[in-house]
Amino acid sequence: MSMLSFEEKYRVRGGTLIGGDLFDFWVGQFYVGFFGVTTAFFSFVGIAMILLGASMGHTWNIWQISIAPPDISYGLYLAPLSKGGIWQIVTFCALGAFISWALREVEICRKLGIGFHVPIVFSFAILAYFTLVVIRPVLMGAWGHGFPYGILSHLDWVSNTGYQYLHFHYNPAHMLGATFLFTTTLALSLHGSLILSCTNPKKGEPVKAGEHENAYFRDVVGYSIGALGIHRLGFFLAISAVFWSAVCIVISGPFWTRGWPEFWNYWLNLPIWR
Ligand code: UQ2
Repeated sequence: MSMLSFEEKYRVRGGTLIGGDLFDFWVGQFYVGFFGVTTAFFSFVGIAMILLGASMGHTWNIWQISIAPPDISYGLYLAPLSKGGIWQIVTFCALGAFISWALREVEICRKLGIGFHVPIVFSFAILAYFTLVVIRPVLMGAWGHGFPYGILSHLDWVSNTGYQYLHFHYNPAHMLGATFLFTTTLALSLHGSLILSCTNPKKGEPVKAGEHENAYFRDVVGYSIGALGIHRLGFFLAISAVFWSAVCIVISGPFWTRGWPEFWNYWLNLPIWR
């Protein structure tokens, strides 16, 4: 039985958030939906604006193309197209497309009667972007604090912004974000390797399952978190990494304007030492 005919069973009507049956159909294997249409619309306009912005730039070198935000002097106003206005439209379209995609995921979850874990985790990825190009720029009073859209230029922005606070590794929220990021990779490597090892036994032997998975980790570290548990752990580690990364950049500027190493002077300045 082909997978496509198997999946027919799950192609149910309804579960939409808006417009009832409007766009409630599939094109080939893909669900369309109202938010599929808005995703396509924002993606098309956004990419068109990126191409327009690139054509107004001074290079077609893929590494050097960059769509920069407005100058700080424009504050939180709209800027002329050639002076950061394109960045503002691209940002609007990107958020429109990302949020539309998350809502399309919600509709699919509702159709299938499953939990909303996938759109919830994806919304954290959107939050990371939203923090960088909206929350922090608004808190600092200018769209110019957003990062430029270019392969090398956005890396330069990260480097320059980091050095502006001398040493980001002294930022406590950065420490948490980095630790959760690395722990996420550790958990996924443990999980991925365990699943691959169980599904690829010696030639002629049957695929191994739960019992062997638990036994393996009980033998190595004396504990198995379980098949469902490892996915809950992965969910928690991943969203925590994104959450603390967002906190670490949003407090840099709006809350702390000096070098991050200096932040730890609070310890020596505690009144208990006097
Ligand atoms: C596990 C289990 C899985 C797994 C993994 C473990 C059967 C298929 C990887 C082991 C995980 C542990 C011991 C937790 C590690 C903790 C951190 C913070 C990385 O027990 O159940 O299911 O994939």
